[in-house]
Amino acid sequence: MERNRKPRILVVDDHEDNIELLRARLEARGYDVDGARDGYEALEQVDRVCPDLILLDVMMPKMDGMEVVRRLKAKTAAEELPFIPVIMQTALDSTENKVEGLDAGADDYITKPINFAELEARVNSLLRIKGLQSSLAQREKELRELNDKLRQISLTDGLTQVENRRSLEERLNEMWQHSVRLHEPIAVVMCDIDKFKTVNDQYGHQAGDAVLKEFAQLLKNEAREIDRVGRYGGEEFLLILPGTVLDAAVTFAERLREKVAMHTFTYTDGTLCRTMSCGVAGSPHPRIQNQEALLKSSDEALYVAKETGRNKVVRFDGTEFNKHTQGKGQDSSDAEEPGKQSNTSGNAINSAPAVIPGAPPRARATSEGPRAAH
Ligand code: GH3
Ligand code: MG
Ligand code: MG
Repeated sequence: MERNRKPRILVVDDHEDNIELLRARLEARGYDVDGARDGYEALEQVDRVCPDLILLDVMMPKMDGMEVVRRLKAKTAAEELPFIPVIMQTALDSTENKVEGLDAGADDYITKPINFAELEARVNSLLRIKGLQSSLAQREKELRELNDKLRQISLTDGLTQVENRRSLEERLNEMWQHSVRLHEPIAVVMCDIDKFKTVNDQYGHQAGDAVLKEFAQLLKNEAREIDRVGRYGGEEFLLILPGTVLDAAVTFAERLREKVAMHTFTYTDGTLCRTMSCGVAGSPHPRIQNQEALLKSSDEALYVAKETGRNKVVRFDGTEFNKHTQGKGQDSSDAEEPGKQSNTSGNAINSAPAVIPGAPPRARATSEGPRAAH
């Protein structure tokens, strides 16, 4: 109920005289009064003016008061209407009648002939409750909005305004489940800006921040609506591409890489250029059975991209990936892993070790922590 506005009361009675009598009394007490002659008209009025309180006659033709109150309260329960207190006016001073009215959802009752002092007291008391209820509902709404905002903040990277690692992991989990259920492909691209540390070192941390922001937007602009783009940590970004096979993901990553290489980044004192490296992995793949393996595989491919010169896209289990990882020498424990075939056939699918021997886990990750959530 808004402050500084007269409370609005709907009087429902099949006798015009009764409506007019109540109207005169209530208007004299400072209420705005509308009238309705039957149940249908009452429901129509409620939809139109949404009164603060309803004085409802029980016995009416077409639709009686019990049915009206049932319908009203059902709408309130379905959140189609706010709480509107209903006072039943009944000619019969029988307990049965009162019980039926209250059971149907009425909030109070008053017997005819109406004692106006009593009516006024009951109206005031219910309007007080309505006022309390409204401010509670308002506070609940504000709390819900605040909660939504907080959740949004908790899933967003503060600097770049793209999704953060927590959000990416939640989304990947959902998308992975979805792809398994529907037997659809899914791919991920792990991107890392090359030699980013030198941006900070040469141009300052603020320039580094500006590049990160612009880089994130660049990725976002290139991605489809259904893709997810987020900052996985430091200067490392992850793209999740649902419904995308590995080949298509590699082509997409290559296009992105070219865009970045051709892009001129702007910071306060000037411009600069940077390249990026990408590791791409996709499912279905015999060695990728869950979302962690998908992520790890893209990470391993990214590692190879860095090791083999940067500014390139490497596909997990692709020729370059396998050549590089084999070149490093596969250790025997890896070959003995259950379910893994020997490497001698050169079978691309089974030839690459899941972990690159000799490589420290994510050794090239940022000095601010390889997976620092921002
Ligand atoms: P590589 O090509 O191997 O990826 O080299 P790199 O220099 O990009 O990688 P390295 O891990 O050595 O350095 C990453 C740098 O990213 C170091 C860290 O200070 C910087 N960095 C991480 N987060 C932020 C940030 O939010 N803002 C800025 N300005 N720099 C950041
Ligand atoms: Mg880097
Ligand atoms: Mg890095």
